[in-house]
Amino acid sequence: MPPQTLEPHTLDGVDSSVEAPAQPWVSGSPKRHWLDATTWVDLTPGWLRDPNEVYRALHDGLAWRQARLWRYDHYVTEPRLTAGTRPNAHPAVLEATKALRRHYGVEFDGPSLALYRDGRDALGAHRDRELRHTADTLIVILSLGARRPWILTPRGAADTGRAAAGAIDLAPRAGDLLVLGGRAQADWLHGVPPQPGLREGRISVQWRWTSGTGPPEIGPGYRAPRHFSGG
Ligand SMILES: O=C(O)CCC(=O)C(=O)O
Repeated sequence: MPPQTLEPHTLDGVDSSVEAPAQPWVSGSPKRHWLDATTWVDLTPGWLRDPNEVYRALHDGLAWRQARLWRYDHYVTEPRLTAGTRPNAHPAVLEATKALRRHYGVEFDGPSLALYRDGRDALGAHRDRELRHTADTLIVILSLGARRPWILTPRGAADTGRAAAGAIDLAPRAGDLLVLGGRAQADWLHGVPPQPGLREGRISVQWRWTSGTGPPEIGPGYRAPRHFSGG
């Protein structure tokens, strides 16, 4: 089946008259890789200038908190820290947000951020079901700090216990941009596994968008409390 062409999306509230700063924070053109007929990932290595400076500013400047997640019948402490922020938290984040809106032509949610303090912090394989409509989404990740495995797994393989078979490791470096599109949140899982022995931190800056089309997800999101009937 030929790769599906996604419809362009409408653009709201973007000020296209904004002049680029003398030395832009972000630059480069994404290269699209099709994972299957309906799912792609856009990769832009080295998209962000001075990723270490931005990492430090966000690490030191944001109010990081540790969430508690309901798993089966009890709460667990999420093994990473998270923070919500406004695009103007840092000039680089503001410029990144505008550049993403211009390029993809949609209004993204976010950014939200996650801090993996070292290799013990991690994120299990999951889909972003909290978007509710997952048939046509954009998940944008700007990676800062340590390079970590960043694993995509076809959902079918994961369901049959053969997760390793079709797994792809994007392993973004500091300053790299990755954008998952199409049916990535319907048909693929993504996660950041533990990396024993790693002492450096990593920050993931994330923007999300859904077209709101397609069937709604049934069941809780990865972070939502889960309830099971007693019967
Ligand atoms: O750390 C990352 O880049 C992935 C983050 C993610 O998938 C999430 O928070 O849902």
